[in-house]
Amino acid sequence: MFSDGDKSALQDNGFCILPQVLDARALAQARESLNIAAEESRRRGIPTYISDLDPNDANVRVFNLLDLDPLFAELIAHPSATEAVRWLLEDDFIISNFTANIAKPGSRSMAVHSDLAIVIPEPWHAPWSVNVIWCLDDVHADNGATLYLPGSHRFERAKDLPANPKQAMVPFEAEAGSIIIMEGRLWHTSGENRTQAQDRALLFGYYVRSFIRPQWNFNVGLSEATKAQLSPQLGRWLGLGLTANVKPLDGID
Ligand SMILES: O=C(O)CCC(=O)C(=O)O
Repeated sequence: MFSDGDKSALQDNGFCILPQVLDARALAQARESLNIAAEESRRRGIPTYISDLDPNDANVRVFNLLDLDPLFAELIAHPSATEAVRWLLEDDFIISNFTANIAKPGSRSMAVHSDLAIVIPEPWHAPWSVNVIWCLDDVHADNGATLYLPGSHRFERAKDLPANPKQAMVPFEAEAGSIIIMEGRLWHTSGENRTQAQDRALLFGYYVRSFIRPQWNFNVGLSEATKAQLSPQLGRWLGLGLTANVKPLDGID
């Protein structure tokens, strides 16, 4: 349920947290699917450690989730996520990417960034993208909760960032099964997992206004078998139709 309070939080703070979107059974299934997906990704030759992103291989990245298990297609189109996305992006969006980052004990923090800054140059005047973060584990400061810089969704240029942004960052704390709706302009980074044995698995569903080029080329990434299983709407959101980068036109898919 995406309430008026959530809308205000998203506008005022750049994020809101919706609890209990996944129940214990759905969570167990999602974690299992993610672990199998990580194995399968490596088997296909897509590495799960990317040195450009993370300081060490305790961060396990899984790309192309939508081709690895149908469960992820359900999550990216989940009404709790898309209701917030539609509201923020004026129902004119495509899916830019859907990936996972499992921060295992010993994982370290990546570079500070905003997700909008990664896909479009400054100035950033408007909320043109949103990341829906699926918490498959409880997330807290010790196990590497994503850290965000309060108020930074109002920054229009990189020069607005303080000299040492990590110093002023605070963790998103949420229970497993929650989704964190994070506006694309909020500057953030991954936290360090300082626990002995607690994984922190998060999924990142990234949605952008339709005129912004997506990060992932789903036309190439998805097999014909996967494409055949998608609803027409999800196919369009993934840019598989004729109107890949414009708002759908009447009568043209
Ligand atoms: O894993 C996290 O907490 C943040 C990941 C992130 O921001 C990214 O991969 O761009």
